[in-house]
Amino acid sequence: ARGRVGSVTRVTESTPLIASPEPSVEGFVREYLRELNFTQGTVLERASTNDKYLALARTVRHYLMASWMRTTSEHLRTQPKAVAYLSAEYLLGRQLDNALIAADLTDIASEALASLGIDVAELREAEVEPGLGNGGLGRLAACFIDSLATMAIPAIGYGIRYEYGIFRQKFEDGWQVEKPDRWLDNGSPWEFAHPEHEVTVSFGGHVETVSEGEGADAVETSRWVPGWEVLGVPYNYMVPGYRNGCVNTLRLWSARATHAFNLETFNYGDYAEAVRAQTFAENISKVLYPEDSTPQGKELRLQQQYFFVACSLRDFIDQLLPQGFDLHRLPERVCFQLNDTHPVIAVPELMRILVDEEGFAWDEAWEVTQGCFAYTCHTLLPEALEVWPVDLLGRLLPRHLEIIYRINDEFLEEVREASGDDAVLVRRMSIIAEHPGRAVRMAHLATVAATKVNGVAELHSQLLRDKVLADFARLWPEKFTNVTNGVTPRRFVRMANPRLSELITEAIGDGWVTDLDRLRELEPLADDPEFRRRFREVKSANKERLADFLARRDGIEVPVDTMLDVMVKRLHEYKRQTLQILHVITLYDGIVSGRLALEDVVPRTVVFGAKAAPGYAMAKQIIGLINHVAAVVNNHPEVSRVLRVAFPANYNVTVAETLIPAADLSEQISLAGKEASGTGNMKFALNGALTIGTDDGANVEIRQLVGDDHFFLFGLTEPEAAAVAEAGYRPATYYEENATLRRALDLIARGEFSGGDRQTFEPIVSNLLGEDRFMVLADYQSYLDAQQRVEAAYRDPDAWSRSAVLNVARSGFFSSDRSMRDYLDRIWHAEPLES
Ligand code: B1N
Repeated sequence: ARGRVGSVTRVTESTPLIASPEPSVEGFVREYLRELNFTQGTVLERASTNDKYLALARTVRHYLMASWMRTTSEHLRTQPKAVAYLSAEYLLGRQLDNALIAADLTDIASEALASLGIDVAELREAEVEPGLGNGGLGRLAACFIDSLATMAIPAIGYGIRYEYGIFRQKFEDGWQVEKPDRWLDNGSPWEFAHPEHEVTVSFGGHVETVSEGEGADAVETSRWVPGWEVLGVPYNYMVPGYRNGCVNTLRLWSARATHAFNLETFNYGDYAEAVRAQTFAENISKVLYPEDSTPQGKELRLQQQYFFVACSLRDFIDQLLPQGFDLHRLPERVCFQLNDTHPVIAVPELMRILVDEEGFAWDEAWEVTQGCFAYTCHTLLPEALEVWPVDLLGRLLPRHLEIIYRINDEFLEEVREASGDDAVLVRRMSIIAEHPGRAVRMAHLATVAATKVNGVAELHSQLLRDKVLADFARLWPEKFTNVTNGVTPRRFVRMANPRLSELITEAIGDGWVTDLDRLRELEPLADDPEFRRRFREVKSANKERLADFLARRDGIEVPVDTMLDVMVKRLHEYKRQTLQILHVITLYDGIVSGRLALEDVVPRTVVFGAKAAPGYAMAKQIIGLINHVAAVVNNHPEVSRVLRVAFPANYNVTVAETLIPAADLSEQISLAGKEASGTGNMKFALNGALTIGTDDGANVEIRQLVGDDHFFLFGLTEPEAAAVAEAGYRPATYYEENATLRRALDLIARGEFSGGDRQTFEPIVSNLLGEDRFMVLADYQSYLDAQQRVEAAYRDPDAWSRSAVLNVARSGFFSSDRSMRDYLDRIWHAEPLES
């Protein structure tokens, strides 16, 4: 049955398991005190907030543990086809609340702890979220594993246990400063280390060719003689399904120095050298690269990539398959889903295992490999496509490079045959780029190896077929498919927006949590004035909650009776935070110059949240500009009566959970054809914000579903933007011809927001006037007009809340459960464990 979640088989006699405690308040108190006293080793009177939090987290674990063990043993026993999601990032967010909700323990835990004089809300705040991802791509992986568990699909997530996650952002004088994210410092109650299952990963060295057989029968085989090794230690995390008895596993790898490595050096008496070697090895899982939509061509990053996929393949083959399993049948048992190109080195790794270790013939191995991998592409920006210089790859993984060359040789032979020796085409499609230097194009390797290649929204998949991977789509049209992204309704509605959840459940029952299409049943209620009034009450209460949160966290004052206009996402030029700040400046200029009367402005609070990659100078400039504009606007006696700008530092999943439910207006304003999908856009719509947006990524589908009347569309379309670029874009024309735009840019240039200094933001101004790669100026007027329509609409609370309710009712499609069904139907062909 569509839209219904699966559940897991009962315990069998062959798997003796301890039952989890029955849920009750008294029982919970007992389990909690046991954890506090016996594991945490402290008494209630002396326990710190962190002690109490750790004890609570471990107590909640008890209630999920039996399900976890049962799910694991059922996988091992029934050997179903599994999904192995390979992702360098998982942006998990806090675990406690999600686990409580999944186990249906929220009320019991609150009551139990209240009886001990403890406020659960305070303990929730003590959890430092595991920020093991940058943005949408990492958060998507977290949503996907949540949905897989809720649908009882046999699945395992593989990734890296970074010791430092995404940096903590601070502002100094409005400029971004990065601080290390020491998320493990206070203990990590959600992970289970299994050093006994460590895996050895090799690097470097050289390849030897050995001849086997005699004379004409002699075959040359390659043997990799590695130069150094590290160990991968798995850490398991529970991934609880929503109240269905399924708990899947996320397995993250941590790098350790090999025992021999240490001992040998140590025996020579060089203690310092032994420690240095250890540090070197352990650097591999030390930090998450804080890049988003641009690859870092660093050797350490390639080490990370190979490290985690080598561990994961070994683990899957050795731990999850029965001993002696015939690897020819591997595609029946697993699909390795490649989350962008970061894990693509898994392709030559599997070839190496099959050919060098298992003695497969090349063709046999290639058939198996092609059956096991699928590739998701997440970008359209050419500069975001990963390439590894051949000399670097050859130094780190010489045998893998050799394998890649052979894959390429055979692939290009196929291209030659199909194209009648089209040399230009062959050069374009080659896995090896020749210019500027020889390098491996990871997206080409992935596309050649994968059973399926998918984009992450309709428009994106279309552009992949038509532009980025057009040559490949012509050769293998049936390889290409789309799966539009989704978000988990458990975290982003049920957990983040309890008030809206209650209102919905009261109206249509609670089935929507695992069958989000049922939100459709709310549609008639959009016309019910009482329902709309209650919806508005929910919004106001969420704004109060946000105001409280930001007052405590950042000392930011947010007026609760204004339109809350929110743009939260990574800072990138293509996302065009600049366009929104230009709108703010235009409002400011209007009021200050007297062209705009205060009464004519709909009071609004503009909220930004964004981290810039530490090396991305222009992005950091834009952060500086937003903060400086905020200071001027917020301190202006007149302007601040109708306009505020808030930019809380360190936007993360936790901030999103309080911010999104409070939002009225969602800013999704990338240049059309640049944002692959976006997933924040979906979270806002599901929480009843209206979108102002371009025809880009999943915005297209949101608008189609919610309807043009409930979406503020503006800007060039992708074909229009492409045509403008083709014809030669001249941003200065817009500056010359649009007086409003000219005044806004002149204010920045004259130092209005930089204490009169003209140098501070000069790079932004000259970039916009000179190059403006993402056509901010071309879309400025259209954006302003759309903002006018937003104001007009907001002046009518009834009409606005009607649109908002319709946004909720019509966004059920954006559940990540639906994304998972699409992957299952189009790519994985795996089935839920049956009950
Ligand atoms: O992936 C998200 C999409 O919703 C976004 O539109 C897209 O921008 C995002 C290199 C990336 N694409 N590429 C990355 C992340 C880290 C990195 O090192 C690239 N992130 C996206 C989910 O599909």
